[in-house]
Amino acid sequence: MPLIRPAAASLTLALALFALSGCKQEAPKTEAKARASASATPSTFKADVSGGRLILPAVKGNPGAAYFTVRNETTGTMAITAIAVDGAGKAEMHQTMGGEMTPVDRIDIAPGTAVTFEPGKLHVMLFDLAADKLKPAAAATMTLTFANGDKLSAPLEIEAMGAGAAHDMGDMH
Ligand SMILES: [Cu+2]
Repeated sequence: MPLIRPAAASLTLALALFALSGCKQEAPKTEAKARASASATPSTFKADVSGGRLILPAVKGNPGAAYFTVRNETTGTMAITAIAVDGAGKAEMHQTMGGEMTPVDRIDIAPGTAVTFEPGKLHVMLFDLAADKLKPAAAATMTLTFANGDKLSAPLEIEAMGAGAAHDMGDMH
């Protein structure tokens, strides 16, 4: 029995291929930034964020920092893969070691344990801060994105860094 290929099917395939290649060339660079959305947190998600604070830089235009503790209350390992803070153009996870900061892509949290972002160690560095939006004694919303796509929002208490202090993670307190 001869294999019959209807012309319509071939045409559809050709169109699909054309559409794909066209898509590749014209794909816009959509850097969909994770926007804070507390409602995205499903009820089965069990992580707890505590002690959140945002330290403003002493010098306007310099980066700030965020510190907090995340506890994994599930029975599986969870991993933080991205962090966003309202009022900050960019947030990066950094690890300070021997006075040098290295960006960190992912932080794994074993079940039943907590990871703390703290001065001089693991921290979140905040760039392009909106000075009119982030004021001492107010709160900013931070959203953590996990490897499985879950998101979790938590407040950061905003603090001013002591005037004249250098931007030294190890000295903040
Ligand atoms: Cu840093």
